Amino acid sequence: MDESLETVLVEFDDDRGVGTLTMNRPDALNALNGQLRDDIVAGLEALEEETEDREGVALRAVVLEGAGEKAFCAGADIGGFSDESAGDSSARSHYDVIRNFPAPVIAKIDGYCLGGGLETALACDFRLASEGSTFGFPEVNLGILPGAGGVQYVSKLAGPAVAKELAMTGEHISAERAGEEGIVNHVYADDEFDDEVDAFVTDLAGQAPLAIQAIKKSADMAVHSGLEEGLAYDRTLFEGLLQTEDHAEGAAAFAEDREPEFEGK
Ligand code: DAK
Repeated sequence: MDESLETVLVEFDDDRGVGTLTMNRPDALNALNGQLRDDIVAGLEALEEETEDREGVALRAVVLEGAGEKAFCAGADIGGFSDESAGDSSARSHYDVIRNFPAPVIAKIDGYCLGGGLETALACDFRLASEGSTFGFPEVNLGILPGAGGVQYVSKLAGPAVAKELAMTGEHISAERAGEEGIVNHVYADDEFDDEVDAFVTDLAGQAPLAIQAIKKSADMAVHSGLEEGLAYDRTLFEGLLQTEDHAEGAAAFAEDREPEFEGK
């Protein structure tokens, strides 16, 4: 599958079960206008549809990246800024669709990752960055705060002092600092970036997909629940996974000393 929406390129690698969405407004540093936000949602829906009639789980992971040399995403499009908060309030935001997407979504960050672009990355399950990338919340320069939960998410990942520093100063920080603060998972040398991300995603896509989906739910639950509630939720997920063919396959592969072949069943 190779599908082009107006502002997002969509690809599906059937062999690995990996979808790729490329935000494609490089002349505006992939700034989020209404079309791009809608196209991210449409792209994710297209990837899900692509695998709908397959046996098991065909879509194992999604990579979200930015086109061009300079940016993952420079935030909300300042030209059409007011439409970020206006628009159809019943429509699902791309932030929520990414968060609730069943397969893990990996933000592949190469360049500027600012404002709503950083919030988009924070909605993803993983953030992998090239060492030349920079991160920041410039909203304060526009007299606002990050509008899609950026201060909340960075406070949880890195603590409130780091969130305040980013959001109150509007200064950019390096990928190295973002890695130290736990805002990104891994920082890779620029010349190894594509290969390292590819290896990470291939490994992830090879894991038992129903377990991966359950782990995504469990980790997200941990962020907003108390421990008792979270442990009870995990027990329910665990009981479900015990009944899957993937679990039987994993145990059989271990006993037979071979690599498992997971199908998401
Ligand atoms: N919007 C529109 N165009 C942008 C842009 C943006 N955010 N960022 C860059 N561009 C455009 C520039 O205008 C320029 O276009 P041309 O002049 O070539 O036509 C082109 O991209 C290249 O940019 P520069 O020439 O400025 O490139 P530099 O390398 O010199 O600088 C920069 C790169 C990223 C440091 C700089 O462009 C910059 O500071 N950009 C603005 C960053 C920013 O302030 N972003 C918006 C933050 S506010 C909400 C949820 C979320 C949000 C709001 C509400 N709700 C749920 C309600 C989010 C808000 C934000 O993100």
